[in-house]
This record gives sequence, structure tokens and C-alpha cells, in this order.
Amino acid sequence: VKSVEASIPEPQREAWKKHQVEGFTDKDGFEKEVVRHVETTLARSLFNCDEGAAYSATSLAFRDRLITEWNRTQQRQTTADTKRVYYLSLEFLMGRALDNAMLNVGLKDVARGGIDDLGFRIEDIIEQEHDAALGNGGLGRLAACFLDSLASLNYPAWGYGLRYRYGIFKQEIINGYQVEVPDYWLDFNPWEFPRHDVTVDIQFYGNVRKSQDENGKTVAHWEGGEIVTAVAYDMPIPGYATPSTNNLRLWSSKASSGEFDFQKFNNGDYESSVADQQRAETISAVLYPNDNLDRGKELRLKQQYFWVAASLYDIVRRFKKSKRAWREFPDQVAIQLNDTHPTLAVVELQRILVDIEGLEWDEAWNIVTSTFGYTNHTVLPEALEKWPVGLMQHLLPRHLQIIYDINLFFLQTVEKKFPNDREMLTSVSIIEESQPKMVRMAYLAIVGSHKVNGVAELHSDLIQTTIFKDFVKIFGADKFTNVTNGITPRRWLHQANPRLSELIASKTGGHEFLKDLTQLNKLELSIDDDAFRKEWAEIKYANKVRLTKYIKKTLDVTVNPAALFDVQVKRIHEYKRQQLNIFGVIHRYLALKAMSPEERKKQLPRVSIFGGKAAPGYWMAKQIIHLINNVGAVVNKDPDIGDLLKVIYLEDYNVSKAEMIVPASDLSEHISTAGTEASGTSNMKFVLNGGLIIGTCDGANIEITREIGQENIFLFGTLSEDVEDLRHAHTYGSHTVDSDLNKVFDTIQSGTFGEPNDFGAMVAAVRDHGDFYLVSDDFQSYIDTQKMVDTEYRNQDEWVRKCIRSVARMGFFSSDRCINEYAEGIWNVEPLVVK
Ligand code: KOT
Repeated sequence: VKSVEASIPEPQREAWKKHQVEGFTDKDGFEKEVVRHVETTLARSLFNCDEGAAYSATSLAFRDRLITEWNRTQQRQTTADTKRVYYLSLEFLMGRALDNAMLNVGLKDVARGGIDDLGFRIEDIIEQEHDAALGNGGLGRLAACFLDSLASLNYPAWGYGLRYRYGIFKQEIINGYQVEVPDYWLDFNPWEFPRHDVTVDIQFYGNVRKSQDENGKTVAHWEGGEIVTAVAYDMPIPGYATPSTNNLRLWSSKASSGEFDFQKFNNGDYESSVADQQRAETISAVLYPNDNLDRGKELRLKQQYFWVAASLYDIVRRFKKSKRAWREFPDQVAIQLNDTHPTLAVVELQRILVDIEGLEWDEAWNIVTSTFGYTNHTVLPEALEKWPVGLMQHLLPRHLQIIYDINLFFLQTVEKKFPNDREMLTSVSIIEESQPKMVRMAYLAIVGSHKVNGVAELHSDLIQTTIFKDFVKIFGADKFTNVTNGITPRRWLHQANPRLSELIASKTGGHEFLKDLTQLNKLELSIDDDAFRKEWAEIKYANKVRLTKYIKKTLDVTVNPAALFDVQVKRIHEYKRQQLNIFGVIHRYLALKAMSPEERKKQLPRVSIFGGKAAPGYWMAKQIIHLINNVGAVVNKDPDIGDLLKVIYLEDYNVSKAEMIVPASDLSEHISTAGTEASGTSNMKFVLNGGLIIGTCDGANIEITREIGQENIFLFGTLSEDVEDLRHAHTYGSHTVDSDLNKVFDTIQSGTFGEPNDFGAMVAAVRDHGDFYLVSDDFQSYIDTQKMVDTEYRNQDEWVRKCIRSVARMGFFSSDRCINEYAEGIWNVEPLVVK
């Protein structure tokens, strides 16, 4: 590792302190910085400054400010010598950074004025930024919200991830089908700092040789194989209304500059030396686009080890500078595993401590298990990571040995606790005795951590009673806990819905609620204030008008902003049941068609809005997208229907589009088969923005109901405890589909929405193949509940009251609450208070 860590001697430090960069604080200072960046950094002038250049210069001006605070924060954390949290996540779905930076440092109004003086509109400048889309959906966005909360609450914390050259693909809808386009986002990224001096060489493949040391102890040496270099890129993470600025370190892969390559090159073997380089760069080239699915590709395992090994090297190096004893490692370091993707970190730390630092196995293992915490995000079997033993042996031979040893010692303790229980041993073994044998990463993560948590109450209960129940028997219930997910109110209220944020501030005594979301409860005191409710409704309407214009511009469909906006935006997945939604839409369409013109006039207009990406290899999810688009094509131009029903598919749903869509929703859909959605987090965003929810008793919907009151949410459908029996009945009993749903299917199969064969499998999944996601069981109650929604929406005054009451009771769902729970219950870290 090369790392320049030279510090300036004391006598010369005066000069540095005198010239310390402070950053602008007012409009004039801001403008000066922007002009300076346009003219020097970008080498442009007032004669060729377009919106892109203005965005770049504005970002650079804010970046300079962040850097100053960031350096100070890092220095403070080092001097204070306190425990740090490291959040390891393969995904960070950050979205845009500029707006967030302006709001968090409290200078958005200053910037607005300055940008205006310079001849631009701040909204246009913000729109120039490309989303940092290094994630698939909820799991990656959760990591981003956590970074915001960690910084805002002054926790010493770093995120570690991969610097993908390509984030989640851009989605285009062509003839109703999803088409994937690469997302190259790094062209100009002012928010990252390449640290070419912070590099780590990462080893793959090779062999393990064992030798005896002078005391006769066996020592393992991992030798040979290939080396790839990790280069650090840092992104500053500003806290809200605090100088604390944390670091997100992303690793990029490149060929190692070892002699081997040079030799090849010098020998004239250019092609193969370039091929080596490309192979190395491939590791961090692309984000795997699967949500809630594990496909077991070798490159994915390489990504995981590359990132984990570089991060641990970095963490251990930082610890070693403190010159403490190894047993103090867990007092300085807490590492959180965001799902099982970083589980190799457990093995890597054990390897560092035993093979490199020479600690005894048991001492090392104590340190390891005290350091790690593991968060589970899903119970879906197809998402639980398993790696073939053969692949692990080939890629990481020493790690496989360590995994076998971890398993051996673990199974010995199990054997002691449950003597002669062979079934128990096979069921909890980290190695699955299948053909081929597999390493079960979730089991390894549980054994290697001191705490395991689920992400909502129901989910945490489910993992303790189903997939991990034997581990609860072995380790005791205390090792397992719940931390219900949360969202950052800074991005998801203040930034996405500035007018609502202002209105709330005017009723709750300023913007304090952004730091303590429970203060929203003061809103209930204003609920009978007519002017307040009127303003509330006007803000929702304005947000809907904005979305209406966007729909007109992008899809050339005219929708009525006074209609009920019914939104389902999230990854497309059978378990999330967008098919139930679109079947419901078809049912509504058929009902409208069957009405007389007089009857139709009495109906409530609705706009059904969908958005979300399907994994490129998920055929059924792509069929669902296709059906939604085909239904839209028919319904939207049907003269009988007019405004009464519009079906919209918003292309390329991402974080910045969510910031526009969420505030414009009247009703959002969170309708997963009970027991399948671990938490969901968009449900929280929609309610916080004054929309109501239709949903199943699943994930965080249950806790949202408890907080806001069941009279303020539209719940329907099967309960999670009944799912098993229904599935069983579908397969072994007689499974019939009710007549309303059958009519929907018949309409699809009559060719109303295009080639019926295209949707045959979707219909058959429900009718003939066991209806695993219980669409037929929940269809009638879904339709009935949607009828109730229509009825209640007609009473606008009562509807608005429900929205206000709901927002007032959403304080619990701040990611600040969530991070405080992790800090206290899992990490044992405290904020570093800034004077
Ligand atoms: C699993 C494998 C690969 C990529 C993503 C996943 C994944 C995503 N597993 N769970 N999630 C979602 O995580 C969110 C944050 O906790 C939850 O709100 C959501 O219910 C999960 O589906």
C-alpha cells in the first residue's frame, strides 16, 4: 500500500493556519466562487457559460465548502480517538448531491439569489445533475438515508462501497417494452475525490501453503494468483445543520502496477497486457441489476471480495495507527453488514488477525464477532446468497479453509448444546451438503456477528421463527433484534416538497422537525384551521400539476390534475404484485365501459401511475411492464373513458424522479403478498408527503398503521399467517378464480390489449400454476378497498384531515430514530459533539 501521510512540522503550521480556506457565506462570496470556477477550473467565460457549466461551477463552489468541513470533521474524529462505524454496502443509491448539499449547509437561498444574479434559475441548475444511481432500490436507498442521518447526528461513520462505472441501467420504454441503456455517470462528477495515493493490492486465486513457525504453530501462506489494485474515491456526506461531514469511500479497480505487466509490455505482448488491464477494471465496471435475487456469478463474488478486502485493509490500517492492543479493536470499530453481500469481511478479518497478525484463533474470533453486525433485508429464498464451494476454493482458497474452520468450531458448540441432533447440525451448517456443495452466506453472517436484525417488526419476527429459527435456539433470542427502517426527512420532505416543509415549519415552530421528526405531532393542533387545510390541499394540487406537466411533456398524455393520482413506483417483482394493480385497472376499465354515459358522469376520475425497473433477466417482470403499457395504450385513447381513467408508465424511475412523484400522490400502492416485503420504505415517503396508502398487512405497513391509526390507511388482503395454508390449498386442493378476475383474464385473452399470447404466462401463473403470490385470493378485497378509496376521496375535507393526521404521526419513521437505535443497540457508538 502506498499512502502519503506526511504532516507539516510545527513551525511551518502557522502559515497554513493563516491561509485556511473558509468558503463563502453570502451571495456575493458565492457568486465570486462560481465565476472563479467557470473562468479557471472550467476555462470558460460569460460568453460560453451554459446551464451545464453553471451547474458544474455551482457544485464546485459547494464542494469547496464541504471539503473544509469534511477535513475538520475527519481531523476531529482522529484526535478524539472515538469508536467509528463502518457501513459496508454494495449499493448506495444517492441520487443528486447539489440540492442536498445546499440545503444541508443552509445556503440554498444564498445560492438561489446568486444563480439568479448570474442569469440562471436554480431549478434548472439542479436538474442538470445526473443521479448517482449505484443501487437497485430500497436496500441501496436505505444506505443513502443512513449516511445522511449518521452525518446529521454527528456520528463518526464511514460508508464503504464500490465505484461502479455503470450504475443501474437507464430504462427506456419502446413499443411498451423495457429496453436497457447503460448508465455512464462519471463523465463529470464534482462530488468525488480520487485518492490515487490510497490504494490496496487485492489478491485472487493462488494456493495455500502451510508451514510451522519457531513455536511449532501452523501458519498459512496464501501465495500466487493474481493481484488487482483498489483505488479509493471519496465523497463528502454533509450533515443537516451541523458542520459534521462524513466520508463515503468507493473503491475502483485497476490493474496492479506490478512488474509482471511491465514485463509483458516490454516483451511486446501489448495485447495481453491490455487484456489484463481490462480484466482488472471489469471488477468495478457494473452494478448487478438484480433486486431481491441472487444469481451466483463469479464476477459478483470477485466484486464482493475486492471491496471487502480493500475496506478492511483501510479500517485495520487506521486502527493500527492508534497503537492499541488488538483486543481493543471492537472498542474502536463497528462494522455493519448491509445484507450478506459483505459477509466475506468476517472471514477476511479473521484471516488478517490469524494469518498476518499472528493472533490465536479464539482471540481473533472474539474480536471478529464483537465487531460485526448483520442486517437481513429479505426472506425470499431466491435472494438468499449461496456460493458454490468449488468457486470459493478456486477464487479464495484460504478463505474457504477459514470458513470450514469457523463451521467446524460452530458445529462443535451446537453439538454440545444439542447432543445427537444430526438434523440440527445439517440444518444450521454453513456448508450446505448439496450437489454442488454451497456456502450459505446468511448463516456465516449470523455466526460471525454479535447482532442480527430485521428491518421491520413483522420481518424480524418472521426471520426468527422461519429461516433463522434454529439459530435463535442456539444463540438465544438476545442476538436477534428489530430495527424498523426509516427515511431522511431532509431529502424526502424538505428537498422534495419545499412548500409543504415551509407550511409545516409555520405550524410547528420552525424547521426543528427536520432534526426531530416527532415534532410533526404539533400539526394535529392546527387540523381545524381552515386556512391551513386549504393551503395543504393547494400544495398537493400544485405538486400534481407539476407531475401532470411532466406526463404531458414526456408521454404526450393529458391527465386531469383534479383526478385521484394512484401511484405504484418501485422495482417490478411478482411479490410486489404490480400485476394485481393492473388487473384491478382492467377491472375498473370494464366496469366503466359497461356503464351508461349518465352513470359514467358520476364516477371519480383516476390516474393510475406506474414506474419501476425490471431486472434485465426477469422475463415475467418485463411482461408485467408490457401489459401495463398496452392497457394504457387502449384506455388512454378510448373516447368512452376520457378523464375517468388514465394509465401512465413513467420511464426510468429513479431517486430524482421519486422526489417529483412522491409529493404528487393521493394514494400509493404497497400491496405485496403478506410476509414478502421485508419493510418497504417508499410507503413512509408517501405518507410523509401527505398521501394515503392502500396496502397489505406486510412489512412496515403494519407499523405505519399502528402509528397513524387504521382509519387513515386502506388495508386489505390475506394475513401473513394464512399465506402458507392458501398456497398449500392452491396446489393440493381445488383452486378457483372468482368471476371478476376471470373476466379480466378473458379480456386479456380476447386480444383487447394486444397479442394475448404475450400475457398467457401471467394469466396462467394465477389460474393454473398455483398462484404463488395469492393474486386471486386478494383480488376481491383489493377491488372492494379501491371502491372505499373512491368514496372517501369524494369527501375532500375529510381526506385532507386524514392526510394531515397521518403526517403528524409519522415521526417514528425518520432514519434518525433508526440510526440512534443501531448506535445504541448494536454499535455502541456515541455522537462526537461539535462545539
Ligand atoms: C437482495 C439481494 C440483492 C439486491 C437487493 C436485495 C434486497 C433488497 N433485499 N431486500 N431488499 C429490500 O431492502 C429494503 C431496505 O431494507 C426493504 O425495505 C425492502 O422490503 C427489501 O425488499
